[in-house]
Amino acid sequence: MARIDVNSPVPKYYQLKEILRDMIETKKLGAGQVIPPERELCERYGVSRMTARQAVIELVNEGLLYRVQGRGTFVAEAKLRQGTGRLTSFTQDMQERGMQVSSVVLGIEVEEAGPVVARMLRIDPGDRIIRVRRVRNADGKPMALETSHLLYEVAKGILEVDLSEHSLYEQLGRMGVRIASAEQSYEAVLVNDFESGHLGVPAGSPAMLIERITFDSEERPFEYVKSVYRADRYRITTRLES
Ligand code: 16G
Repeated sequence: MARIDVNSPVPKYYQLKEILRDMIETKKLGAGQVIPPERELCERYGVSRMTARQAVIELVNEGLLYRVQGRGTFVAEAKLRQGTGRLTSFTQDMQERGMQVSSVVLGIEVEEAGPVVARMLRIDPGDRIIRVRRVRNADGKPMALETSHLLYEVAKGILEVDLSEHSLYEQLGRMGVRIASAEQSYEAVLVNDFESGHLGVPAGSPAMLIERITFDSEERPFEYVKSVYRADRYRITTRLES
């Protein structure tokens, strides 16, 4: 059994946290399983109540554990991972993880591009674009709030499509758009009031802002998207090689 090293400069709560994390990642503690109560953690690892509590609270805040009033603390489902390197739609991303996708369309409008969107899509400010705002759910719970800006000429066919039922990328594919590559950036943000209402987490919760510019096979950018993903449900893993 892993032990707390009392001579280590690493704080005890942190060591305990790492031990618990390890048990979760190696599935010694499986999703949905209750973790030992504080009292037992104290006895087992020779730490104070405060130390045990701090370790557990931090794991709850990181989304690895969740509490149920009066019943205890449980192991959460593993966060979803998006493997980078492959260009996928939200629908594909979730389906590959065996999750049910659904979307709530908050708005779909034809607008004039502002300066930022125009620069991203390499058009002139004032040119027509389509803006689609959707809450993307996985297994019936909000995962991300997504705002897509699309070139009007390329995507106008989607104005006829119900995007709460259909994948945007699949529809664009049907309309002859060849989705070839994308540039993506990631940024840590805090959920604001508007996002909080749609994501079902308190304002100020951590989130990941992902911005994507998507290109067709002629290297033309046709989509600029901003997606705010709940940090407690989403994780990104990349493979690096030397
Ligand atoms: C992903 C893409 C987004 C795209 C959407 C299409 C990121 C950050 N963004 O959410 O650019 O519009 O998929 O999803 O991955 P759909 O085909 O399921 O509608």
